[in-house]
Parts: sequence; C-alpha cells; structure tokens
Amino acid sequence: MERRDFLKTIGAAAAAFGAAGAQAAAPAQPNIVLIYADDAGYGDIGCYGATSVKTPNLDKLAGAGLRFTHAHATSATCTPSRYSMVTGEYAWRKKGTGVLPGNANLIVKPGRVTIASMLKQQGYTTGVVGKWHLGLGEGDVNWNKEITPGPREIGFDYSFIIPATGDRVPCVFVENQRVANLDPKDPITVSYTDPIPGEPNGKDNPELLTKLKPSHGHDQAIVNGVSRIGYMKGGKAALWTDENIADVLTGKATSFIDRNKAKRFFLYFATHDIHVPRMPNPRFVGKTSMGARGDAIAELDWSVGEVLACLARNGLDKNTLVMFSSDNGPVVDDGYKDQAAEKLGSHKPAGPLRGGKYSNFDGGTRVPFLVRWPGRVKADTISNALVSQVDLLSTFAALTGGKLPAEAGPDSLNVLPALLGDSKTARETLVEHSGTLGLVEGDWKVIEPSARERLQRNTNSETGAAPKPQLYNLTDDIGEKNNLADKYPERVAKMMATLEKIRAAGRSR
Ligand code: NG6
Ligand code: CA
Repeated sequence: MERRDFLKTIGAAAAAFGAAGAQAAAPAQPNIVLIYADDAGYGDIGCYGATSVKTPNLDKLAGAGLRFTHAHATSATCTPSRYSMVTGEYAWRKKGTGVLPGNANLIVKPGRVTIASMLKQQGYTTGVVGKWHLGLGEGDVNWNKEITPGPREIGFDYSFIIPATGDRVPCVFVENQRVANLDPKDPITVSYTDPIPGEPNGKDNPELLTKLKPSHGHDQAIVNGVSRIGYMKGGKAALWTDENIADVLTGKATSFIDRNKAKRFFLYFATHDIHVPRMPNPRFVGKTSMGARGDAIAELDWSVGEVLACLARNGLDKNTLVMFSSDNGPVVDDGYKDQAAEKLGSHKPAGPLRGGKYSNFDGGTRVPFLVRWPGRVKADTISNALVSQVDLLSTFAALTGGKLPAEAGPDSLNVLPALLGDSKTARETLVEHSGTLGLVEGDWKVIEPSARERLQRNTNSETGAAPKPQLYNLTDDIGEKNNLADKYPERVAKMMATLEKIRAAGRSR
C-alpha cells in the first residue's frame, strides 16, 4: 500500500471509529435513506397527534430517533420543494420551478452540485425511487427512447420513477431513463395541449370513469378508469395500475437496498402516497374510517415499515441514517371525489397549524420530519430547532466530509448538529414559499402582502394571502390566528427588510 493510501485508510478508520462515539466531529459515512412522502401533513401521522389512522411504523421510527416540530419543506407544493431539497437553492429564486406538467424538461442543470452528486463524490451509490416531478429530457420528450438528461445526469446511479405525479400523464414508470415494460410496437404519445384524436377523455367520456371521478380538473386522458391531467396514447403494457404503485415502488426501494447492502448507499425514496388519485391497494381499503385519504396514510406507513424491515434484515440498522419527511402540507379535496372531505371526521391533517398545501400559513410547509440513526441519534427525543429540507445538501456534506464549492447550495445551511440532536437550535431565519413569501425569524413570522386569492381554487385551502403584511408569533400562536402586524409595525418593517435582503442577495449561505 502506498503511503498516501495508507494514510487515507487510517483516516477512514478514525472517522468510522469517531462516529461511534457520542460527540464525533470526524465525518462519518452511514448509508442514508431519505423517505419522502407526498402531501402528508403535520397532523397526519400518529407521532404528530393523529388518532384516526394508525401509523405504527412511523411511530416506531420516531421512537427510535428524533422528531422535529419545526422542520419545513421549502414550498407548499411539490416541484419547488423537491427542487430545493435536491439543489440546496430556494426554488422561488428560479423561474420555471412551479408544479410541472408531465412532459416538462429537467429543471436541474446537469453538472450542478446536488444532494446525489455530492454523495456520489463521497463514494456513495445513489438511487431514486418514486415520484420525481423535476422534469426529464430536453425539448420534445420522446418517451420511446432513452430519456436524457434525467436523474443520472444529476447524480443518481439508479432511478425508478413516476415522471411527474400520479394524476399526470404519462402513467408509466421510467427505470434508468427508459419507460419500463414498453412495447416498441405500441409507442407513447403525450400532449399537454390538445386531445389526441380517437382517445377517450374524462370530459367527453365520463361513462368510462369506473374507478374515480374528478371533483375539479383531471378530466383528460383516462388510464385505469381514472381521468388525469394531460393526454396520452399508447404504451398499454407499460401503464401502471394505481392500486399497485406502493407495492411496486416499495419493492424497488427494498431491492435497491438489498443490491447495495455491501456498499455505502444513498436512497431517495419518494412515495406516491398520499397524493391524488388516492387508490390504495385493496388490502388497505377500509383500514381507517377516513376513506381513501386515511387508507393511503396506512399504506404509506406500510411502505416505511417495509424499508425498515429490509434494513434490519440486512443488518444495516446501526449504519444507516433514516429520515422521513413530506414535500408540502396536506390537502383534503385535491381534485377527485374520493370522499376524503366527507369522511375526515375529527382528523386534523395539519394538526394545530393553519392552512395546508398551497398555503403561506405554516400548514403549507411545516411537515413531519424524523431522523433515526441508532447509536448516534438519541432515541425518543424531540427537537424544536428550525430546519429546512433545503439544508440537506450542506448537512449531508458536513456529515460525510463532502466539500461544497462556494456557488453550490446557495441557501443550504449546515444543520448537522441539530439533525443529530447535539444542538437544540439551527436556523435563525427561514423563508417559506407558496407563490408569495414569508419569513420566520425566532418566534416570529411575517407574510408579505399579495394579491392572490384567499382560497386556493376548489380545494378550500387557505392560501394565507392578504393585501397587507401579516405578523404572527408562532410560539404563542402556532395556529396563526392573531395578526399582530398593526401592533408591531416596526417588527414588520424590519422582517420585511430582512426578507428583501435574502431575496436580493441571491443566496443566504
Ligand atoms: C394541481 C392539481 C392537483 C395536484 C397539484 C400538484 C388540478 C385541478 N389540481 O394543479 O391535483 O396535482 O397540482 O400537486 O389539476 S403536487 O403535490 O405535485 O405539487
Ligand atoms: Ca406534494
């Protein structure tokens, strides 16, 4: 062995040794499994107070680790939150990072430092399984060939993805940038502008909607008895069956772990649950009193349990950092007549928070956030530290010894001490985003004025928009009921100025 390699080995051994100690400063390189739910709200899970649905696996995960009470997705919808998490940049800084159609192009520039490329550089084998929603390819996407650029070009060695969402065409899985199970004799055509002649659609052929009917929107291509957003034709053999999506994705996630157990790996497992259309597998139907939305939460919990069981089976518990979070807050009616509203009962999807998906109130972005790393993160603990998913890039770099170039992850702060439970505090400020911006600073939150509608169209979600700035004390008033802006105009002005500074600087790291 050459002297340099020898020193490297010693260094790695020291790092591994250090990580076992209580206050290790040296980088450690555990496997990382990031489970990312879709639209799961702050109050949707047992360990955050839900009682109408049982989530034993998530509760066990929380019991074995650290549960955050003030952790945030960066935005109140999917694409911007995922963009921010993957790049470490607040999505509102970049045009074109709003909710994407299913034929959108990749919005993360190949070559840019991402959570996956950084970990890959640190020797990790990287994989993404599940909902992508960051666009694919460039120009007119041809679904019948290899689609590039995609996950691979931004750092993921393996990918098995839903291109956009369950309610957007094309309704097919894409594995390593090719549509899975595609019959070349039955090519796929996708359109987000015009109906495809000869193909039925939800608007003209409601009699074909055998499984679920839309409550708003979602009246275009019909796949599996459900109408979607966007038109598609072909690819019959490749079309997914909604009721099996959780099984398929969970299977791909666990086989990624099985395959890579001898290596150091990073798995980003982005579930379809509990997004619409909510069509859990028959074995979960009726598991809760809440209809499809509650049953989808039960299915989500099952998926988490499968991943945890897989880690345990492979003897990987100790050496794996497991995280669970969600891309935005909850919504009840998001466009299908699935009885979510009628059967909600006393369940509070956002717990004590106001608003939900699409909202500038905390219900939009404050989400469940769990961290488990046996032997390193203390079991059964709670943290009130202010952290954001945008921080994962810097935090994982700090954890694994990765170096970030100055321009990488412009809004990503290293919150590793909080993530591991060594520190009770993390961010001093955080920008919340849902069309308009809000700023959290200490106990306080300001929401900038905006001309948005007060309610998100058709979903009944409060957007938090108002023509004048709003000021809330989140510590005394977690439900954002008391607007104190008139009482403390100076604080409002100061916080608005801070927000403006963060916006103008183009970066906050
Ligand atoms: C909305 C859809 C909603 C959901 C959302 C994106 C309609 C009427 N509503 O436009 O159903 O798909 O986009 O959700 O089409 S997200 O979680 O991916 O951001
Ligand atoms: Ca979402």
